[in-house]
Amino acid sequence: MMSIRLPKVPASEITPRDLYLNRRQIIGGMVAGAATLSGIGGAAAAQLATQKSPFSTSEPMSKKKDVTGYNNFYEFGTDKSDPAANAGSLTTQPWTVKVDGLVDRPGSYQLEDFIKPFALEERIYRMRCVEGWSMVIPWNGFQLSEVLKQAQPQSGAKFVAFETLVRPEEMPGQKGFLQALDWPYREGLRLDEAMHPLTILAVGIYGETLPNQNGAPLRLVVPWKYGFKGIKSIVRISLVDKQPATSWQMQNAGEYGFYSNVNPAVDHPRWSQATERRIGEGGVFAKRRDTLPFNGYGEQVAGLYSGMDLKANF
Ligand SMILES: Nc1nc2c(c(=O)[nH]1)N[C@H]1C(S)=C(S)[C@@H](COP(=O)(O)O)O[C@H]1N2
Ligand SMILES: [Mo]
Repeated sequence: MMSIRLPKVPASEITPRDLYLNRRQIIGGMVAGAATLSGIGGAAAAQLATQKSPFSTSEPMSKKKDVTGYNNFYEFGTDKSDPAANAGSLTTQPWTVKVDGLVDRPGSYQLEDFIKPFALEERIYRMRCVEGWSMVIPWNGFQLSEVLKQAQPQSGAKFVAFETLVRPEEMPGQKGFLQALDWPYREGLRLDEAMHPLTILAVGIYGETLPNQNGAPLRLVVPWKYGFKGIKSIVRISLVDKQPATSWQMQNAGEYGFYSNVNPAVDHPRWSQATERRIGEGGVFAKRRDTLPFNGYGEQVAGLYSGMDLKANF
């Protein structure tokens, strides 16, 4: 239970890069109708060839129907069933991702070109929503650190800011008078959090391209933080010198902080964060699980926060 064995060096450095890519081509070639790279951004799910990772948990995965049917994606409505019902309308091809701000190599990329340099890995992560539920999700993606290294952050870059698409024609939650959030959906990480090997950009789940409701075609995954840090359908990644504004903090700074590390010792002002309900486990009578500090990833990430008061920096 809860075991995660990490190598001393990131998985991507264990295997020589050329071998990695070569293997990927071989695997890609074996998958029936493989669309490995070209299929990303398309409407229909395409198979992804990905390497397993020692960063994955051995806990049982959640059911695909829960992962793709019980979602938060306020651009498509605030009910858990809204994203699955409404996100099909989102056009994810073509898709442009901009990398800008304090970097030596800024750029604006078509998604296919953006992801091409990176070998996909499967990362099975425990995910914990601030609302008190959790799932275990097999993501397919690559480390955000690889993207940042290519962009070459300047010495003044201290944070990474992310933005989701704004397209009210296709996002019903962005239309009308009563808006749940101020768009674009925004998130941010400190640069060292963004560079951590557990932090990934995902393009798939369960070995297939992301369904729209899960944040197609590109979303962030930070397993030791509450789910809302995992910004979906990203169009912009900016390196900045100051802590960026984030959507939930903008909406209610007393309830949602910048760090948002999973922490059973710091309650949300309106509910306890000590326990969680694992979606798919035995209905209303299922015993709630204890929530773990940093969502169980403390051994890997606690060092990022040494000396910090995590009650003040929630
Ligand atoms: N753009 C955008 N990203 C978002 C959200 C959102 O409303 N809009 N919701 C967040 C919240 S609260 C959670 S719990 C996760 C849910 O991801 P999942 O539906 O893929 O499990 O997405 C996060 N990313
Ligand atoms: Mo969430």
